[in-house]
Amino acid sequence: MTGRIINLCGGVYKVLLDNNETVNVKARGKLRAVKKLSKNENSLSNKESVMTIKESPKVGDMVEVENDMISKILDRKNSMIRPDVANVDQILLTFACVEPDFSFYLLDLFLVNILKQKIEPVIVITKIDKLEDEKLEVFKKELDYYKALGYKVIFVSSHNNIGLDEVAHALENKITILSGQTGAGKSTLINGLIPEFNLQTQEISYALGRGKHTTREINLYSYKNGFIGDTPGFSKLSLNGIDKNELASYFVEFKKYTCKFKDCYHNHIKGCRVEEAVLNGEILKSRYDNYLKMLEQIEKR
Ligand SMILES: Nc1nc2c(ncn2[C@@H]2O[C@H](COP(=O)(O)OP(=O)(O)OP(=O)(O)O)[C@@H](O)[C@H]2O)c(=O)[nH]1
Ligand SMILES: [Mg+2]
Ligand SMILES: [Zn+2]
Repeated sequence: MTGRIINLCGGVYKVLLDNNETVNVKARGKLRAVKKLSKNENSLSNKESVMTIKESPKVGDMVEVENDMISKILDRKNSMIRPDVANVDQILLTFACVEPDFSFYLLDLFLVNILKQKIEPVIVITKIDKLEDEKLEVFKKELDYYKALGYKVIFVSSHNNIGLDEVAHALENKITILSGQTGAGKSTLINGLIPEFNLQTQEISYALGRGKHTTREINLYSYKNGFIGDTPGFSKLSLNGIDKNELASYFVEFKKYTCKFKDCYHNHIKGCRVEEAVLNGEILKSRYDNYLKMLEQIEKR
């Protein structure tokens, strides 16, 4: 029987089987998840050598269950590390417009991490009921830049039921993971979408003050012919695994400007086309500043 892992807690996997039953099972040791073919360059026969990587099952995996044990991981579409989920179609990057404070740096940092993992991001801004109309209009204008880059941006208030339909629509037929700062309102948003749920949520002053996450594990819930995943929010996010040479490629608008310098890092080089585009207002200044800040952090590493 096959099914999908919807939760992992203390080595026990919760699997939603194809017959809609849910079982709690363990995995049979480490399993073979990925088969990689690599050309053996030293070999005269030019035969492909087969390399197998053993991996543990993770939330999102389709697995085979035999005698109350997971016996096989079916082929993965993709596999994320932060958060640790397989077969993800899209990530809802969830940020509050206030409490915790909105940060363009954090948004760009999340985007870099998501794009690195080749997953589609959707930007969701929560708690808009907390901003006065005028401030909200200014804030929406600022985020128009990201819309122009091709990202979907949705403004929601779970408390006042604003934007939930738009989120619901974006979730149809997909496996979607909510990710973002702790206290942004991810669990509250899921409670708003699925009213019969009652996921634990917490005042952020309390949550942030103690550096604790209210949500502690990843859970997938069946929703609109797909799944929605709640995850513990981040309090920190790093640039680990991001190389200096690839950073600019995640700032998608930079690609439009072909620099006359080969291997340009666009870091204040006289005549750099990217910097020119910043100066004449084509590239958002905060995007460029955030890029430089990240570049500096990677160089310091
Ligand atoms: N005013 C307002 N408050 C909200 C809204 N959404 C969430 N909150 C509040 O924000 C706080 C944090 O919400 P949670 O849903 O626990 O946040 P979370 O993103 O799941 O946090 P972690 O599980 O720690 O990652 C709670 O006090 C919520 O009531 C909203 O739309 N408007
Ligand atoms: Mg939560
Ligand atoms: Zn340049």
